[in-house]
Amino acid sequence: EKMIELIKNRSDIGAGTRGSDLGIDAIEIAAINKGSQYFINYPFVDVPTRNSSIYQNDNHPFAKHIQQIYEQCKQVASTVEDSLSSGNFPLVFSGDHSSAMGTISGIKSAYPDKQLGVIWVDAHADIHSPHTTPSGNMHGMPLAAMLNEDNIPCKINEIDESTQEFWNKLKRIAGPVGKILSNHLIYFGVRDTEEPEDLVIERLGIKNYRVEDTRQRGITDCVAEALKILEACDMVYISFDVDSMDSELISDGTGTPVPKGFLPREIVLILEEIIRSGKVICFEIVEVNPLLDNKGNKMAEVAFDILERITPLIEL
Ligand code: LYS
Repeated sequence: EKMIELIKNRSDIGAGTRGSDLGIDAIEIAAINKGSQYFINYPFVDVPTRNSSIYQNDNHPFAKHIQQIYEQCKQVASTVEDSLSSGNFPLVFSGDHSSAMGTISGIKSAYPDKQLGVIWVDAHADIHSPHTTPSGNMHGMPLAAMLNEDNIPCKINEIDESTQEFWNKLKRIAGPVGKILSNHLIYFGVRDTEEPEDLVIERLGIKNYRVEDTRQRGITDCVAEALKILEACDMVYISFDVDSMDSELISDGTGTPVPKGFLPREIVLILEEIIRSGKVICFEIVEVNPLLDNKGNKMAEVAFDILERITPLIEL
């Protein structure tokens, strides 16, 4: 039996639009409005943020706020590591998805000798490096850092020394570079990528279960295959970006909304089947942005409903 510990990481500086820091409290408000005791039932940790750094000049156009994001991820890593070392299940609530560099680094530093499998549920591949990013927003880069994959063949940006230095530091938070292997990374729902991402995904042979695939083959079949691919992994981390869901049918309360995504019940099924493997040691939910939600607090409400559904399985 695992004891859930909530980690609230209200950092939003890796996104192009502010406001995902408010996503965590929006989810909590959704819980309160539903009469749920969820957020008082579990112990929690607040991770201090560097969000005030948006007032400072930043000279890293191809990796915006990289220094503060590095410091933030270091702190997330040590929080996650502490949680795992105390025998807890870290349930991480983050603002923007650059946080995953901290979470993954923390897991690896708690279990340096174990292979980590990653299930990335997202509309985006988040596998740009500063050399290929079209936006400079670091929430589009966490997987490149964790894979130690700069994708130099697809380079389009000329990055400076300071960017390179912090990028290298990000890759080796709390341990050596190459936190995960490309054959231990599996996407669900990726459908909005740029060419350098398509090329690196193809070169590394990273598996993506598209929304259509899961509907044609069935979720159970796809997840079973994914778990087979991750057979050699002793532990699995699920990173759930809410933009994996259909922005038109569900909600656009997220920084980079994309239509034609999953429905909430499909997300629940995917997550449940993965958690049933018994290998999941950490779950993260990111990118709820209530300021962008045209349906009130819909995205946070949906996110909380999903969380409520999967939590009993985590606790088994
Ligand atoms: N690929 C785009 C970029 O790098 C979007 C990333 C969205 C991440 N949540 O800017």
